[in-house]
Amino acid sequence: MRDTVDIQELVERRESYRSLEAPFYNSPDIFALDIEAIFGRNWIFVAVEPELPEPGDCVTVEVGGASILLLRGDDEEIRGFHNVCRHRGAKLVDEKSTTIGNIVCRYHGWTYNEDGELILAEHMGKDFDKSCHGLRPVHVRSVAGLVFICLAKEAPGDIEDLAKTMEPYLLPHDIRNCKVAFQSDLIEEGNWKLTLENNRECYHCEGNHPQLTVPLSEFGFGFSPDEVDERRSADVAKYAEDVKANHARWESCGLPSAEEEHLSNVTGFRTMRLPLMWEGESHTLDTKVASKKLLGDFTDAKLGGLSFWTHPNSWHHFMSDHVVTFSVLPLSADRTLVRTTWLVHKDAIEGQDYNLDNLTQVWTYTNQQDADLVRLAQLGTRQPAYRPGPYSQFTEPHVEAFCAWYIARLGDHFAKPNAQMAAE
Ligand code: 3BY
Ligand code: FES
Ligand code: FE
Repeated sequence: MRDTVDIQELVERRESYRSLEAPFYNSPDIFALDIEAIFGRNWIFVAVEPELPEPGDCVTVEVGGASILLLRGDDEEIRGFHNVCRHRGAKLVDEKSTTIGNIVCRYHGWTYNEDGELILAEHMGKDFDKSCHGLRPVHVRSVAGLVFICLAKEAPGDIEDLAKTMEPYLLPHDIRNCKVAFQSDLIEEGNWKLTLENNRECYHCEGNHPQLTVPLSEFGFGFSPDEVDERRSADVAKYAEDVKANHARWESCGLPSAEEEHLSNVTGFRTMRLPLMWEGESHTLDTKVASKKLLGDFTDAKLGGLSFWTHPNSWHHFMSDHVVTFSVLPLSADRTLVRTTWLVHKDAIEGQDYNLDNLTQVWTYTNQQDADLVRLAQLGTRQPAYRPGPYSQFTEPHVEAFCAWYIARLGDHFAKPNAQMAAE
């Protein structure tokens, strides 16, 4: 990709309801901009609380070249810091997850407490001011057990709107009393935006996801009005009735189910709960629960699937028996990490209450299929013949919402280039 592209011009001339121009998926300069203006400024979903259940538990995550350390303190709060020693910069915690007391740098022993304060630095002399050498903090906000971080100096305040809307949907699934049953890291050979665009539509589901389409209802995919006539309009109407009846039943048990869409917020998000296929219970190949131990206080296995999508990097599915979360972390212009985490009730016993293969297979297959589609999409955007193509207003409105959000954030960045970057 030539480096002569004028990024600002590309941003200004983006046509709505069309895929982005090729440099957005290929240019190293635009990738660097994405890391700064999108991943450096917005709330990024990186972990779930059950990854660090006890005080002293620590996990590290890599966000666009920045290693971040998350640590649960004695007060049960999760704090986040840049994983870089303030002496000569050594990486502090090298493991993906561990349990620690204080944060001790292996190199020369500088030691930080759980607030990131430097409490020990030998041989620095009596005039050395430890208080100026604390770890650089990052913002952390857990929404019902989903951990978001923000690397900017000032984090977008509308995460509180997201939390207020989403907590009634999420809290009944009681993530904080779940355990991680399995986590997978899959590297997709494509730009992170292709991963997100692919996730924001189910146009590709019928033709590519034979396992996912067992529990997911095809009627949720979005048909144009003429297709509704062709495709058994009676079935489509019955599905709409089914959604209505289930929503009423779930709402009466204290489970909000109606669609909430706030995709043009800076911290953009959307949620809805839909019935699963054939009176289905969960995202499994027989559509029955994968774990006998239901989440929270649930006694009913038929709670459908609550989906939750956030800009710029996550989606989640909540069922009566398990939760699946997805965190998208860009690695380079054409490589992206998709981290998938399966959660079950913390008292569920593997082999007795659930079987790991049964729990994970729908999304293991689906992720692999999506990775392959993203790879093909990336290969296409590198071709000289590639031109931005049209989105379907029926099946791809949320792909458009994602791209419009992305372009708006870059627009904000050009309007106020340094306004929110982390202080040096
Ligand atoms: O269900 C999801 O998470 C999305 C929507 C359709 C494709 N993708 C698997
Ligand atoms: Fe950490 Fe020296 S680099 S103590
Ligand atoms: Fe898919």
